[in-house]
Amino acid sequence: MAGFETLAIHSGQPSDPVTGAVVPPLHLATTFAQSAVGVHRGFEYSRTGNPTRAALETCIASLEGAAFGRAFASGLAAEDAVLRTLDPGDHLVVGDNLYGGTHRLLAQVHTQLRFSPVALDDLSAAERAWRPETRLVWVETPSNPYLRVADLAALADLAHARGARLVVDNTFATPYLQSPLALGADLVVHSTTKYLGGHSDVVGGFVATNAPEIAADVARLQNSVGAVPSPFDCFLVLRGVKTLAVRMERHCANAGRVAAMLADHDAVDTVYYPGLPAHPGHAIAARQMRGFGGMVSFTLHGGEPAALEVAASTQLFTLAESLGAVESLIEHPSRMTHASVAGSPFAVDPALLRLSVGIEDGDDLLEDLDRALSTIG
Ligand code: P1T
Repeated sequence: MAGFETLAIHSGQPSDPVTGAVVPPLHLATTFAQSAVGVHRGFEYSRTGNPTRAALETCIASLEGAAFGRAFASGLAAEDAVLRTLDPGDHLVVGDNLYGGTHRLLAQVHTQLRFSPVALDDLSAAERAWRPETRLVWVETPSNPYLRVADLAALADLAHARGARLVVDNTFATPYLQSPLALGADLVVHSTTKYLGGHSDVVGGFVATNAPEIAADVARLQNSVGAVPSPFDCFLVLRGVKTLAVRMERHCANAGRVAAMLADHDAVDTVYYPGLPAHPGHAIAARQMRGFGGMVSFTLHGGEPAALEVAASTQLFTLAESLGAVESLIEHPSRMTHASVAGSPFAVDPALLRLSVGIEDGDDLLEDLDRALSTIG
C-alpha cells in the first residue's frame, strides 16, 4: 500500500484516459448518456454519483484506511446522514465537548434521538451513561474547542462490548495525524471545510467506514436526501488534500510554539494543547496521534473582557469562525462557534479563546500574539 502523501496526490486520480490531464476534470454534467436503458459507464445522475466526487470519495477513503467514503455538502450534512441511520428513541453517548453545530443538530433537529453528554476522557462516565437503547458513541478528539483527547481504542472496545458503534469526528486531527478506523472506530466524519480543504474556500463533509452495511445506508441517504457537494467543491477539496501532509507538519510545529509561548505568558491562565506535557490527554495523544495538531485554546486571567480585547487586537490572527486553513484565525467560542450551547452541559467558558494556528512564519505569529496580549497589560 502506498504511503499517505502518495495516496493524497494519486488515489482516485489517475491521469485522464482521454486527454492525459493529470488533475481530475471538473465534471459539471448533471446526467450521463446510457447506451440502452440501465446501461451506462458508472454514472447516471450527478446527485447519485459524479466522477469528480467519486475521485474525492476514493481519495479521502484511502487516507482514512476506509473501504467506503461518501462526500457531503458540509460537515453537518455528513453528521446528519450518520444520525439518520438511527431509529427514533435510539440513544447516543456523546462527548461533552463538541462543535456547537453538532449539539444543535442533535438537540434541535434529531429530536427523535436521545443523547447523554459525558466526559469521554473518563471511560467510567461513558459506562454510567449507558442505556439499553444506546446505539452510538460520538466523540471528537481532539475536541472543539477544549482539545480534550479520548482513548479511541478503549472507547471502541467499550462500544463494541455493548453492541454499539463508535463514530469519531476526525476534523481536528485529520487522517494525517490520526486513524480512528485502525483504532477500532466504525465511522469517521469530517468537516472537509477545515484542514482537508485547507484554504477557507470550500464547505464540505465526509463519512468513511469499513462496514459495508453502514456504507450502503450512508450511500442511500446521500442519494435520497441529496446533501451532496458540487463538482467544484469536490475539486477544491481534492486539491487541498494533495498538500495535507506538508501543511499539517507546519500547523503542528507552529501550534507547538504558540502553545509553549502562551503557557509561559503572565496574562494567560490555562492553555489547552495536547502537545503540552501538562495536558491530561498528552500521553494518549502521543500514542494515538502522529502530531498534536494546529488548534490551541487558552483562557486569560482577565476573564471575558480580556479575551474580547485580545480577540480584537491581533493582526495576523484574523478574528473569524472556522479553522484548519493556511491562515491563522482567532475566535471567542462562547459568543461565536459555541453560542448555541450556552446554558447546556456543553457551554464554554467566556474567558476562552481558540486559535487555529496557520502555516505562516512562526516568529510572526508569536510576535502578533505577544503584541495583542500586551494590550491587556
Ligand atoms: O461547518 P461544517 O462543514 O458543516 O462542519 C461542522 C463541523 C463538524 N465538526 C467539527 C469538529 C467542526 O469544527 C465543525 C465546524 N466548526 C466550525 C465552523 C468552527 O469554527 O468550529
